[in-house]
Amino acid sequence: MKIYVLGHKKPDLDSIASAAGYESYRHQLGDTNYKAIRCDDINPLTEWIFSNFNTEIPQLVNDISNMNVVLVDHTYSENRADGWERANILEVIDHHDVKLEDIVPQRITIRPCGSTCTLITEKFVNFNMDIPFNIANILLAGILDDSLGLKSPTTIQLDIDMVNVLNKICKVGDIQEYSLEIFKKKDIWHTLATREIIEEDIRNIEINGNWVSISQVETLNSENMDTDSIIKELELMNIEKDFNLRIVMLTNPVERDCILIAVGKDINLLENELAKEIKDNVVYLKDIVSRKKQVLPLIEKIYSV
Ligand SMILES: [Mn+2]
Repeated sequence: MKIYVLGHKKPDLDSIASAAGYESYRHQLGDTNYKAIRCDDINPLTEWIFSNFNTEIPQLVNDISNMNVVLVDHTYSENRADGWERANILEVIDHHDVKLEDIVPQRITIRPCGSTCTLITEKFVNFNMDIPFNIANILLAGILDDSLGLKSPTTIQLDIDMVNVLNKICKVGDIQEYSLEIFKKKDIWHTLATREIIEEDIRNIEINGNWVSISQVETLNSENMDTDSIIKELELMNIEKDFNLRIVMLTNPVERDCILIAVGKDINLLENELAKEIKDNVVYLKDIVSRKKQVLPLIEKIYSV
């Protein structure tokens, strides 16, 4: 029985790397029927890492109907590949919050930490297995990217431990310098249209009938981003579909700060929660980098009854 391993739509490196890593882990266990695939286009960072380490990028499959699958790095149905309702979901491995109401996998590995690649690395370590050089490098880059160089609020000791294990194999030198190199590969925003920037990594949230979108844009050059055109585009999106709030976080993983752009009728509620004025739809926030851990809880607080 062929079993396919895949990450979420609009995949980041963690999604593709953890799929490739899990395939490799399974192959070493003798389960050669596992195969990593992807359901969407990859980003330039993923392309760079895989070609650096001469590793084939998982094959694109647009629809996973009738396939046996392992979902890595995602549980939310909105992130799943097309056809998931008709797929046989055997296993889930993720580091996000649990959303499994609609599926019943046989095996579940969920632990809140900095990246799914951390959990895959831990599987190798638990079985005392050798990690191939290319896979070690792919997993290492996946952890560093997703955990913002081990500095995201989601990072736990396990991430640090697994990076140390991997770096014994990879020997990339200084982890922070290497992380910076990784972040630079993702700074491709100048090549995208404003709508694409907003939709590249967007989450739509509904709480008690209130709709909020939060886009995250990671960049080392947030000062170069055209906030005015982002505001205009968000307003346009709100004409197309009225949301209570549309938020774009321009986060800088090195400076560890955020320029938050907000549009919508509930800006004053967000101001109250932030205890800061949002002037002309923009506010600067020091030490805010995580949508999940820092901004989403504010939104939940605003709309929970
Ligand atoms: Mn991830």
